[in-house]
Amino acid sequence: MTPFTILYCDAASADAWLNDDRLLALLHFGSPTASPTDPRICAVPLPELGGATAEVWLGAQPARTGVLDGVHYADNGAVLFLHLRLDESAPDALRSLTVAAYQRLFAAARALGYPHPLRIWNYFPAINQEVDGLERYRAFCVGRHAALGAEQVELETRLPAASAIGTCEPGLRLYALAAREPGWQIENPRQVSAFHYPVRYGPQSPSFSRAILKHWGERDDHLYISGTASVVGHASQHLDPMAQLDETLLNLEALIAQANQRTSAPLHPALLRVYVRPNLDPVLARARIARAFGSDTPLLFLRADICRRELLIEIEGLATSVTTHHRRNHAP
Ligand code: 3EB
Repeated sequence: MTPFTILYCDAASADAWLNDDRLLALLHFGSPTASPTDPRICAVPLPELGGATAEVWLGAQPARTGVLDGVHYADNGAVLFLHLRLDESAPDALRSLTVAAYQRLFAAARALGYPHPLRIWNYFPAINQEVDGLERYRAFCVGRHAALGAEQVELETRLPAASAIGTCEPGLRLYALAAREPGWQIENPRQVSAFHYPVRYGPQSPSFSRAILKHWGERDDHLYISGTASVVGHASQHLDPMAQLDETLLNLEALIAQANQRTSAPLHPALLRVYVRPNLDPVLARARIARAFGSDTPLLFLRADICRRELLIEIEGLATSVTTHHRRNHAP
């Protein structure tokens, strides 16, 4: 059985979910309000661009919630949602702060009985800013690699899927999905694995997998798709935002096809989150994505900074093999 499902909703219905004891996570986008005390609520401070404003993780069973060493969590026996926010004392301390954040996240996940983070989201401000000659995203990558190594994560075969996104709000924010057993790491045949990027992209290559496939039961697979952009091989492609989007869609299709080699039923995108820089028109992008994956695919658009300066769009999401979905064939 699928231990949880994910859906998008508007702000009004989002709060109604708080009355449901199966709720694992309520991700609030937009400008952050008062610090939420309910451990299931996690603020993601990125402006949303119309449509859904919240994401709901709904479990199959009632959830237990709590806070452990500053890590907020909810779990239901099969999956754990956890998040934390750390203040940055100084802009040049991001590397060591990242190490500290990962240590606390992993320690909490282990203590709660879910030692395998499947998917980690990373948010922090000024992601493209250089401090002491090193871009902050690259400093983050150094810290993350050190932390994952210290946790003895198999650095090429057991890497969590991830996104690393620039916000306009202070603080390093991490949230994650963890499980009792690991998933399968999936790499993209069109792309060099991020952990093998050459040194020109930073002193330490980014430690993430392109996706994690989790087999929750017979014909019940989840593919947690990392942030995917217009990168072929290891190089960014295209200056035009719509050309970047088309390349990104090809990457997503290739990644899902790769994962399908390990599933008994084909995967389809269940929902997609689209991060765009200001110069990209979400209306045009929406139409293009609908053409690729069907107009019934839920989309959530957020204004954000992407971790390479030249990248204008990045798409992440969940693909599922739920066979009750009847989908028409989409024209290419
Ligand atoms: C890329 O393909 C685009 O460092 O966690 C995408 C997803 C990207 C996750 C990360 C970076 C990360 O390299 C950037």
